Amino acid sequence: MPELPEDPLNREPDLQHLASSFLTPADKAYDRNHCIHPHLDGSTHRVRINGAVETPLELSMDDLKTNFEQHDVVCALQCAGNRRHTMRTKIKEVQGIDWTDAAVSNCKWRGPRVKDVLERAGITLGAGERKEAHVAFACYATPCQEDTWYGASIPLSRALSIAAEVIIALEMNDEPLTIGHGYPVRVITPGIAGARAVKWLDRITVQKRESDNFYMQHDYKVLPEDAVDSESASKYWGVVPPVQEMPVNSTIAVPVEGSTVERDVNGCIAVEGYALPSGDDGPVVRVEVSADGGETWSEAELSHHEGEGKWSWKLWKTKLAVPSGSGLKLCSRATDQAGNTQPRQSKWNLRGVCYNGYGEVENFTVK
Ligand SMILES: Nc1nc2c(c(=O)[nH]1)N[C@H]1C(S)=C(S)[C@@H](COP(=O)(O)O)O[C@H]1N2
Ligand SMILES: [Mo]
Repeated sequence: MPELPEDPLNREPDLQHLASSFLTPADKAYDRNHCIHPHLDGSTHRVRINGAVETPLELSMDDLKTNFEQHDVVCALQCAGNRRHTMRTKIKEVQGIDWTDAAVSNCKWRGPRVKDVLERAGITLGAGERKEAHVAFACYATPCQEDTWYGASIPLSRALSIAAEVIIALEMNDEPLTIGHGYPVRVITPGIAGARAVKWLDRITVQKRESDNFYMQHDYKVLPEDAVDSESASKYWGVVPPVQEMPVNSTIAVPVEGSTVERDVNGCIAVEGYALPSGDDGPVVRVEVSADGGETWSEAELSHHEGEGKWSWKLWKTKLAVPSGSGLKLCSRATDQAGNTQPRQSKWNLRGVCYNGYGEVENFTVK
């Protein structure tokens, strides 16, 4: 496998800082890379559209910006490994980067719909074939740690759905993309694991099967519990589906673990966090907080922001009456529009993906 000249950039922001703004500024958004950032020239870069299409296209950034309707979407983007640290420490050791709760961003993205671009090229598959088909996104600009290129795919039906709002993003929060977040162009697939949001996009292929890239076939899958090491996992990679829709989730950003907080005149402390809907089932409609390990819950207040929609996160806050003491613990539980709610703990899996047990903060002191 390719040896990279240096380690790819992987980092998450401070959780309290992250959850303090509805839109995540580009320099506060987590970075997840399996490769070194390619430095592409936006004036010469092209996205090729090929595979099962009548007319293969080669689109410049100018074509994407001026020859197609531009669409805005505000959505959460999260690594499927967000909260892996909780799975690893609360259940059992897993393989993967030790993300805590901040491998997520919530940004406004703008660009043409994948649907419009594919329709311009003309899909040649018949109705039956379309049901099984995928749209593969790729970046061949630079090698990755486990493959010579980066790629992912989503079902063609999703790419063609107006409701799914899959776009080719040229802008993040009304600015051109930054190099780290995919300049000049990336895919945004709301509700879907970040791994499918291919950065530095250079190819879109309509094909009859999933992308065969390593990160689609041998990573980002919820393996069965008896896959306990790389060897026992090997027989499952070919049969378990890739992670697509992410599960409902929430996390507590305030109080901060290890901190000391003072109660107000009513004996309450401030509790805050973010909540994420599952897949297509947003928005989050309820967040509850518990100071007794989930015996009793009290409802938090959800904030409202301009531009929010079913794919965006909900920031929430509440005041909770708690006794003074140390070694205290709180948990949070989100429920979305469709009624999906977080379990106390979610299932262990070797790669530590899709953890969505109750949000937790432990070990803080109240004076
Ligand atoms: N070309 C390319 N696209 C990529 C990746 C990558 O390594 N290379 N990482 C993916 C993963 S795993 C995630 S979680 C998101 C992270 O996006 P961000 O770094 O903009 O937050 O990008 C995805 N797109
Ligand atoms: Mo990821």
